[in-house]
Amino acid sequence: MDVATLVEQAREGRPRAVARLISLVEGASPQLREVMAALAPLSGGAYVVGLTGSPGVGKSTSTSALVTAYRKRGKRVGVLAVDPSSPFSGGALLGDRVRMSEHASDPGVYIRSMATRGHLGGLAWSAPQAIRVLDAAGCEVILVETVGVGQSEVEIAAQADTCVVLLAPGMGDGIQAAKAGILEIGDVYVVNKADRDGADSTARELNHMLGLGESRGPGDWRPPIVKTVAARSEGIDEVVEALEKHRAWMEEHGVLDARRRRRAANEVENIAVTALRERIGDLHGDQRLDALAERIITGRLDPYTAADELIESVTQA
Ligand SMILES: Nc1nc2c(ncn2[C@@H]2O[C@H](COP(=O)(O)OP(=O)(O)OP(=O)(O)O)[C@@H](O)[C@H]2O)c(=O)[nH]1
Ligand SMILES: [Mg+2]
Repeated sequence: MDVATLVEQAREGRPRAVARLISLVEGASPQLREVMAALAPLSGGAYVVGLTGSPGVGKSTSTSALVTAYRKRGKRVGVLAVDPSSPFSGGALLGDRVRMSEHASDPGVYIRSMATRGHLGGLAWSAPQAIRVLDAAGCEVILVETVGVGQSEVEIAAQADTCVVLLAPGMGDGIQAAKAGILEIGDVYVVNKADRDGADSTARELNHMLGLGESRGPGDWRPPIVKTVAARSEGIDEVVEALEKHRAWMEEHGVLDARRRRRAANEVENIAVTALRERIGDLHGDQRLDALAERIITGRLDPYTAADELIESVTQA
C-alpha cells in the first residue's frame, strides 16, 4: 500500500493503517521521510502526557484508568507504551495488553507498545514520530508510558507536554526518585497504591524533597502531589484535573509552545545525529578513515583535526 493511502486511512482513524505507520517508525523504514512529510500538516493537535516511575509502581494501571477517565470526557485517546531497554515490543509489555484489554474494542482508543529494535538513535528518535502518527490519527490525548527510569526513559517522559511521575509507598522511593533524576521533571506527582501503608509519609517526603529545590516565583507552576489507588480508579479524576490545570497554566504562560519547540528541535537534532552516525558508520573499512588513522599514528595529525575532516567529508555531497 502506498504512503498517501496509508496516511489518509490513518487520518480517518483506521487502526490497521495507524499500526502500519507505527511499524514503519519502529523499523526505521526508508519510507519514513515520505510518511513524515505527509503527516506534518496533520499533526499538532494532541495533548501529550508522559508517565514514568519505577517498575511496578502502577503506570499501566494508571494509564488504563486515565484512558477511561478521558473517554468519559469524550476524548479520543492514544496510548504508547515504550520500552527503551528492550528490542522486542510485546514481550515485557504483554501484561499491559491484559491490563488495557477493557479498551480493546473501543474505536476511540488506540493502544500500541513499541521497542527500539536496536536501531541507532533508539526511542529518542522514534517516540516523537510515533506520537505524530497518533496525533494525525485524531488522538486528542496521547499517554506515553515508559518502562523503567533510566536516562532515555526519563528523557522521553520529560519531552511530553506534561510529565507525570509516579511513586508508591515503601521501596525508599523518595531517594530512588532523587537518584533517577525524576524529581526535576515531574509536572504532576502521583503517589499510587495509596491503599497501602506509608502513602502519606511518601507524599510528605516527596513534598519535602520538592520543596528543597524550590526557588519559585509567583505564577510559577508548583507540581501537585495526588494520591491514587489506580487499581480501583480512585484519585484518577484528580489526576485528570491536575493535568488540565497544568495544560491551562502552560497555555497561559507560553510554556506549551516553548516545550513543543524544544521537542521539535530535539527531534531534528536526533535525526541529524543519527544520519551523521550512520554515514560515519558506513565508513568503517573505508580508505578515508584508514588514511586519517594512519596520519594520527604516525604523528602527522591530531584526532580533533581528523574528526573535523571526517565530518566535512561525510557531510559533503
Ligand atoms: N495495591 C495496589 N496495587 C496496585 C495499584 N495499582 C496497580 N497495582 C498493582 O501493581 C502491579 C503493577 O502494576 P502496573 O500497572 O503493571 O505497573 P507498571 O508501573 O506499569 O509496571 P512496569 O510497566 O512493569 O514498570 C499490578 O499487579 C497492579 O495490579 C494500587 O493502587 N494499589
Ligand atoms: Mg507498565
